[in-house]
Amino acid sequence: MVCTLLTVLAAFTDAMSKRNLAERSFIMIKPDGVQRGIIGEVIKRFEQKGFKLVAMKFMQADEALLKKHYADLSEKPFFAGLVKHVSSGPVCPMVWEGLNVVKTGRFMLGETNPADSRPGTIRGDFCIDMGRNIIHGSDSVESAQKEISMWFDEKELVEWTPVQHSMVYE
Ligand code: IDP
Ligand code: MG
Repeated sequence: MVCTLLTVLAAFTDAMSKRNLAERSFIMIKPDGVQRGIIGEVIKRFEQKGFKLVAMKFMQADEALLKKHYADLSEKPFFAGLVKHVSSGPVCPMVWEGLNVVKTGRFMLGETNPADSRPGTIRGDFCIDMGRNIIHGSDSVESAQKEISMWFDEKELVEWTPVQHSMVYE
């Protein structure tokens, strides 16, 4: 009872201070990350940070979906190679939720070029080449919303409250 009251109070305080604990990011392990066995490591890092998993699947994406996903980059010289690579094998798309998950998720991933990514980041720890940087993460809340709706149906996004919620957020 006290716990429920505290949770309600915390949600109210967050709403008043405009903290969005329900922000979502689209994170996807690309075929190179899948082949190299890094799915578990990525999930571990997002879980141990305190973020909440909302959706996850394992699938092979077709070129049409990837052309839409990477539409902003369609004029880039590496676009064809990027679409070909990411459609070449299974990917693991996920939705993670939490306060500032888009920005923090990008920090956790590291820079686009693994050579500029610090040790401790996913790209800094696990890869070398730009075209094999193993993971995608939304770059803004707006693109996260677009990407989530491209990859998941509304009914695939699971509503749940982790028991640890009040130990992650004050
Ligand atoms: P991001 O994944 O860090 O958001 P974007 O600029 O959105 O980076 O590019 C999407 C993906 O395209 C990158 O993750 C990377 O795999 C690939 N890419 C970006 N720039 C280059 C490049 O100059 N050469 C080869 N591949 C690139
Ligand atoms: Mg990007």
